[in-house]
Amino acid sequence: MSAPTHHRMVRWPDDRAAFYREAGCWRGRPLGAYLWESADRGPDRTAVVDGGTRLTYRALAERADLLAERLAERGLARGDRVLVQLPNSWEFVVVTMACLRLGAAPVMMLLPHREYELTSIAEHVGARALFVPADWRGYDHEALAHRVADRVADRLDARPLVLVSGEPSARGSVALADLWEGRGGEAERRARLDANAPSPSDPALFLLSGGTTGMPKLISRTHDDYEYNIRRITEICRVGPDSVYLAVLPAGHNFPLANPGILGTLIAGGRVVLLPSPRPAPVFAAIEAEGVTVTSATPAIALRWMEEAEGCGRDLSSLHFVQVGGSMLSPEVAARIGPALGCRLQQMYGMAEGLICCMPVDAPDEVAHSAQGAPISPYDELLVVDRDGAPVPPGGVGELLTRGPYTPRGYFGAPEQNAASFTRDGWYRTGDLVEITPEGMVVVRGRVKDLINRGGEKVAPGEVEVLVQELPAVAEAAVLGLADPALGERVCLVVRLHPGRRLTLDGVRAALTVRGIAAFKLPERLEVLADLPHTPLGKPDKNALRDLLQTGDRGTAA
Ligand code: OOB
Repeated sequence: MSAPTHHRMVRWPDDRAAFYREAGCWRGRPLGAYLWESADRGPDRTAVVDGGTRLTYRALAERADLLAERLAERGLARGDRVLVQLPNSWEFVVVTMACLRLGAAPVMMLLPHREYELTSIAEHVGARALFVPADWRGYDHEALAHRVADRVADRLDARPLVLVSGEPSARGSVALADLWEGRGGEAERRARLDANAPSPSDPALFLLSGGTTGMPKLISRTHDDYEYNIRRITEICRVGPDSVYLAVLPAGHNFPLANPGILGTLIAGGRVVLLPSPRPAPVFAAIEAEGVTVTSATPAIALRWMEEAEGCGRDLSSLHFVQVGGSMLSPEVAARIGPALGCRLQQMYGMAEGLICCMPVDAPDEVAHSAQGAPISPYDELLVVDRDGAPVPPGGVGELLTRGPYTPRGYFGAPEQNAASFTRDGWYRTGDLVEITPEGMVVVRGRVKDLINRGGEKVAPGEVEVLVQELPAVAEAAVLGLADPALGERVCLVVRLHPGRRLTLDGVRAALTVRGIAAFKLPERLEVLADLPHTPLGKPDKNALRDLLQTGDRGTAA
């Protein structure tokens, strides 16, 4: 059985919390209230567009309220946690809003996640429900959800509900469509939900951290802190009622979800257009059809768009900004993005753990291309330190530590991880190497954390290593990122085998797939070495391995 939320969530110290309230950062209102405010200001305006489905603000808010109450009738309550694994779709928006209204915090999963991720996270948070599509790209998510629910059932108080968007086929599934059908009593329902609204200092939702160790870590974001994050980034990006935001990155990521993304646009009263993938042709078509003004992408996606924009036959002139972040972008490529897409580039450097830096919209080109941006809050604290934790002189490169009004002081229920990832004074160790310019702009220079950034999708090497080590052929394993022109990095597995054993890339991928990990974490290259180089502490020396593999000087391959 899992401990209640308030025992496992690390809160800001009381004096800091008081300060953030005093300073006007934390306003003490739940996120659902802000969404209803938009609906009150413009009930008949379009809030969400997903293919042929268009929802007005009134329809969205009422449907979310209806779902919230129906979920409550089925036993979900304020303070619960639920897993949400849905594609970019209007259903995702309704489910998220319903959870925010009810105060049942959604854990934002990604569609590629499988048994391994879903089970461990469902257990870790004590999930009361799983929201999944019936199937997605030929994969049966409904069956997956039932397997996960079965597996966690005896370790939790109750078997999580399986809630399905689309046509459910399994016994025991609940069709979302049945829950949000019906009319009448909207005003009373709204009043009931308002009266029972979640506490603004409780988690509104949970984001997944890329993480570096065994299991993905969870970041609880309170209504207060997330709303402040959203308010600041929305102001800085000048998102308003006339903004049309196109969401193509997976909606459960912090960037498209809230920076300013889906939630920022909805709170500002703008329109959100959702696409299930960043494929160029549908993206260009949607920009033209809906008059999209802003979208966000990783560098890998922006590159694809640039290659295909010319001669795409679509009018992209409505697009003011394309926001790019999530992994390294070189100044040379940055300079080409705006001209290729006929808009301005806005760089963004941020993390699910909190801190968001973003380029001011009126920055001169040289700055806009070469730096990632400035912190969005005057109360963000940034410290650049050397290997010994000592501050580096201004202009020097070092690891970025940060604290602030929307950067939580620890992961959810992970005391050991917190001891490693946060200092005693509550600074979050980003693991990123940065330089801060005299103008206060952050330039990302590299990374000290053991992480693979595969086109913005983060892979924790440790998570893959643990599973690879279970293979009988494997004596020792190291997983690392190798440079890739399209994605930035790809997952590479280096192993030493037990004598007389063999291993193939296909074999490893098949074995890991059976264990149920997301496909984007599967190794794309396998190197078998007679021996691995080691650090003085006896761990595989990944820097030495990277040098070895990238120079092609490989010693004896078995
Ligand atoms: C965003 O969030 P996460 O949580 O998926 O990943 C955070 C990590 C950062 O610590 C850094 O290592 C890397 O992703 N990163 C960048 C970057 N933006 C993020 N590395 C180089 N250049 C950048 N511009 O990725 C995220 C969240 C909100 C807004 C934007 C990105």
